[in-house]
Amino acid sequence: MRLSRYYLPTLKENPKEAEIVSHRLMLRSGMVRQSAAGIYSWLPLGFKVLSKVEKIVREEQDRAGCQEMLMPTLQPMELWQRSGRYEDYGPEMLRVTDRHDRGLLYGPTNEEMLTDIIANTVRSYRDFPKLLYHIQWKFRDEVRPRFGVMRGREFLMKDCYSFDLDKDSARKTYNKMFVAYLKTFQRIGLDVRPMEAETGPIGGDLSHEFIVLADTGESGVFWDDDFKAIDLSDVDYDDEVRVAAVIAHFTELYARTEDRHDAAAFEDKVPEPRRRQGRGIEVGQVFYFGTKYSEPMGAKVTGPGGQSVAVEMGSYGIGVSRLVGAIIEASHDEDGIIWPDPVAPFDLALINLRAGDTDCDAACADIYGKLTSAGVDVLYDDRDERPGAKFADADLVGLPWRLVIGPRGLKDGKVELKRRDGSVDENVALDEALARLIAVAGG
Ligand code: 5CA
Repeated sequence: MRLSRYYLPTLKENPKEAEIVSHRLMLRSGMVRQSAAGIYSWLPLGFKVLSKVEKIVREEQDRAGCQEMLMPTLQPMELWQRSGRYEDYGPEMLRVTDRHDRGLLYGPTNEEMLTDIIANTVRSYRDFPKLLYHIQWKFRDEVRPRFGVMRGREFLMKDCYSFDLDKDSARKTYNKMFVAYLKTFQRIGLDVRPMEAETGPIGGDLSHEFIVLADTGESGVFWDDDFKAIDLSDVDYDDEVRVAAVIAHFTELYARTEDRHDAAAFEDKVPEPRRRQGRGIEVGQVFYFGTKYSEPMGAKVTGPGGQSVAVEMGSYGIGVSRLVGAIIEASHDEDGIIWPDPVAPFDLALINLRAGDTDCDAACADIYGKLTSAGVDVLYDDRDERPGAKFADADLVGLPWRLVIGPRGLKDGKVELKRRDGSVDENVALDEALARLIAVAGG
């Protein structure tokens, strides 16, 4: 993409309303614009990142055996009256009335809707287990929407719902989803710690939040610092023994959100030098709540012995739009964003130091063509701007690689190749730079 044609409304000044770094950087780099309090439009650069995060989330759900579907944003009030949550949900629920005076609501989550679908379509125990999910916008009329997309009112969530015949099988499903979450966040390039959590309005008595440690997070957390993440790339979801071992590794040490914190247990289990207390961003949460919805909503099947059983359920959410903010909180410097490669909006910033110079223009056009056809996603800064402005924008937008083409270097056949995270900063022959970029970012 040529920057001269791209819609990238960057801001030079820090927007006053943005209290935290991810919100500032998302506004400044032209990723989002606020449309109303806690409601955002995703501009092309932001939308690209959101789509990449969504794709990784989707791939890992699919690998874990979940099936994607799509439920509507608007839900009938009656469904929630049947589960008993219509009143309980309170002012966070956005309620609307249609022209026939029927009550609708903008869905904050989908337990009721999917339980009802299952109740009306599945009859036999042979149809279980089932794992179904969608990635859809949600609305929660938060009292204090803030921090940009991190606590929005309208936000994109991946929510998955599991249906099992008995507790044992439901627990295995919970474990599998737990590992799918760890793998998802690892693939995105985030360090995430699972923590025991309260279940809140979703219900049940078993739940974990997946927390990115960050001072700007909204959850108070307590943890044992003696923790080392392990590589999960080769975990097979059907290998129950391995899945159980991963769960054991990630849950054996003390790690709890403040609602579940037990000061006595913390002091008892964790030696003083390893005790940590801080803040974190909740990027996902998993719940097991048994028959809380299936019982009142009639999601029952006839078991092998002819008896009627309510199905065992769990639900599993990931804040897809919140993740974009969380990634920036975890990965930036004073000049801008530092995108992890898997979710970067483009692979490379190609900077033409002297747009208008025949040699520079020709060299850049050639490089752009070669890299693009080799599968490298290039944002080519062909604007007639000062080099300083181009570098500042490139740092702000934070693409993993940067290739700088200037008249002096071109004469010696050299270009500057740099990584945004500082791990590479070299003057190399053009061909070598191209070969390296194609090897790491192409295809
Ligand atoms: N039904 C369950 C799981 S499917 C559920 O709704 N869980 S939740 O309430 O924990 O939300 C799932 C995830 O959505 C959270 O972990 C968080 O990452 C994200 N989320 C929740 N509220 C907001 C919000 N106001 N803005 C942005 N993301 C949010």
